[in-house]
Amino acid sequence: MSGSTTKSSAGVIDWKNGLLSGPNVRHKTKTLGEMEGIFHDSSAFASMDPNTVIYRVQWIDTAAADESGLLWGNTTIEPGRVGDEFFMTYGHFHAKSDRCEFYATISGSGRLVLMSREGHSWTEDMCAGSLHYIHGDTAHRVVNVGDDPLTFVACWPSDAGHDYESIAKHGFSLRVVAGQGKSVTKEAPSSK
Ligand code: M6P
Ligand code: ZN
Repeated sequence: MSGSTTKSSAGVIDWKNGLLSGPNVRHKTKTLGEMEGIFHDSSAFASMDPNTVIYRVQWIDTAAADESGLLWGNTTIEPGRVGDEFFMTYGHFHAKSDRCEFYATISGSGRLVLMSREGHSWTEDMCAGSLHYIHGDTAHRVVNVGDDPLTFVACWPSDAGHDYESIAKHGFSLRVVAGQGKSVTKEAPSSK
């Protein structure tokens, strides 16, 4: 922000890659080993280095986990596959089930996988500039189907919370896998 006389209260975003800087920026890295049981090919999973980084997340901790707060973050998913299944986020419902979220793609190529509580799944294509509104009570996961990192930004209510247990238990009813030179979706078995 050199040359600017305006101070940004929440931090600074680099629109090239979505990365945040500032005093309240938090981050987490998800490795393959932390995603046991999420990819369907367990022998391919076991043959890979558990320290492989699958994705990185940053978010602004507004310390406002009340009904009126908002959080802002970004996620970058590395390109790669476990067997025929592309690298992806763990995925979650919101703990407060009526809370919604925006995802917006900065770069890369992906699929946003959405799933209702009843287990009906569908996808939206993600590419630079695509904007996605995730309704309440809808599980969401992002899959990187390209050869480059996939980066998206997100904005969600600070009291939404993450329900990962439902995903660990039941998974998504749809998987995005590599087909003949392109990505395809296929129905997953009823459990995981
Ligand atoms: C987005 C937001 C975050 C989420 C992250 C990674 O940035 O939805 O809340 O943590 O993606 O997704 P997951 O939590 O499913 O690993
Ligand atoms: Zn969410």
